[in-house]
Amino acid sequence: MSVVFVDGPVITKFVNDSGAFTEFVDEHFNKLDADGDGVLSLDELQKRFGRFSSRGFELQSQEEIGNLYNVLFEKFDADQNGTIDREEFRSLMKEIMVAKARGIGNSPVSIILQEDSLLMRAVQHKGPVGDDKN
Ligand SMILES: [Ca+2]
Ligand SMILES: [Ca+2]
Repeated sequence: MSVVFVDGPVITKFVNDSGAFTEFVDEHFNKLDADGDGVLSLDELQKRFGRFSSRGFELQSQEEIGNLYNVLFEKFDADQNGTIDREEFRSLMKEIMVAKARGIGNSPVSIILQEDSLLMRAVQHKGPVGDDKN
């Protein structure tokens, strides 16, 4: 983990750079898609997504956690066909990132990041601190 400074525009810039953002989201999608059939099932979401989603929630019981996944899954599954495809995954990820950027605003905040988190990727995308010339 590292402590970094990030502000809303950094995140927005990353999300709007469709190449970098798509690459990042696809990478995550592939990790989640355990059986490699190109769509995510509720099962796959529970198994892998839980690793980072549960951290933000103070949930006690298994039932609460189960409910959270159901809500999450419904949110992702825009056409409600029971699976999450790449497009659905990408559009919700974008929504989440834009909301995060809006929440942070224009003043940089220091946050602790996991190496493989979305925000970390956004920060890395910006480049090392003080190396803005290239
Ligand atoms: Ca799958
Ligand atoms: Ca779907």
